[in-house]
Amino acid sequence: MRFETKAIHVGQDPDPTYGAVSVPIYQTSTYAQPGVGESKGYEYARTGNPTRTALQEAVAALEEGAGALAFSSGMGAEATFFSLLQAGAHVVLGDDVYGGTYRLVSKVLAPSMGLEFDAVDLTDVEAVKKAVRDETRVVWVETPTNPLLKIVDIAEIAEIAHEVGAWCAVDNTFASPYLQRPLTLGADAVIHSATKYLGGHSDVVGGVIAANDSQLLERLGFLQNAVGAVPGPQDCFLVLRGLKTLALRMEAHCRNAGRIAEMLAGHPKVKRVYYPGLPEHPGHDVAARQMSGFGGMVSFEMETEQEALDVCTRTKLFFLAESLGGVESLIEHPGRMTHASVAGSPLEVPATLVRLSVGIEHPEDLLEDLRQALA
Ligand code: P1T
Repeated sequence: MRFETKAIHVGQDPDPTYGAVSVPIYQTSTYAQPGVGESKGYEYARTGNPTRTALQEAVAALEEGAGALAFSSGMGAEATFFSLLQAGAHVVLGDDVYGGTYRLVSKVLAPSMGLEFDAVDLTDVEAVKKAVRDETRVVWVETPTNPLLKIVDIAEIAEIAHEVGAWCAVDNTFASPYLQRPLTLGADAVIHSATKYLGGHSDVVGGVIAANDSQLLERLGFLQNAVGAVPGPQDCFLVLRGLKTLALRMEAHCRNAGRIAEMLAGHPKVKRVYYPGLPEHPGHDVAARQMSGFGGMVSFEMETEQEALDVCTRTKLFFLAESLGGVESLIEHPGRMTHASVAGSPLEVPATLVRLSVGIEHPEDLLEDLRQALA
């Protein structure tokens, strides 16, 4: 079965009771049991819910994994994943990870469980080889990165991780499984903020982890229940509904973002454009190899911070807002908004940076909006 078909069919057979073709929202916290120690597959809704099962099966199929687990948010998925580690474990992170990931590792896990970490440029293979050590348990990859759109060679990094017995975990939020499937490139786990492209309509917060190894999936399943950062059935339904149009949406996001990146690259007021689809992007060749499109995220730098702030407040169609991956276009200033938590750290982003989440509106309207904001 091909991607578009899986997105609509896997885990989503008509409901056995009444034949509903849309997966029902099983809004229940518990399930009546036929007898003590017997069940119809579900006992308590933190442990399992049929709407969540449908979402998990669909995402597993799209990521080409053996299984997937859904969480209440991307950060809930990440916190649960890191709960796999023991005190004193070492983690290698990209030096441009999502600010919330860095905050979780540096401000929560490092002090609470003695987690050690190094943030390195994962596009520099020699630096990664130097950073990993016997205690390294996870090499955490984001590609494209948030917000600088760096491209990391997943196969190469997975190999380095495996040499020291570490997992290679890939945050696939920016690409979505439509454009990139890390498990097929050697990654051990794929993490998503389902809030973004998977949901796709800026109306739900969620997270997912997909994996292939049955032991890893079993441990994650145990932690999903033990930690309890689970999504409600309505949220699962919304992400599942988003998945059905993921392929169509990603095509439109990529097409619009490509047009916008080209326009920005030729604009006299724009100092620098970050978009892996541009041939001059340092990760262009790797992106062309490991992705089937360059995504809907574009970042660019203005000459001054004030100019960057001005552009963010002058657009009309691009709403000034955090988050990304929805059908509507968004603009933001990472330094003061999404990445404020890394200010003063080695991950601090340029103050002149503007980030766009390019939506699926008509490209000419988006281009006009940006041109007037830059004028
Ligand atoms: O917001 P949440 O669903 O908990 O997901 C966290 C997260 C994880 N990974 C990446 C790459 C992300 O971009 C995010 C959330 N990011 C934003 C809210 C943002 O505007 O960048």
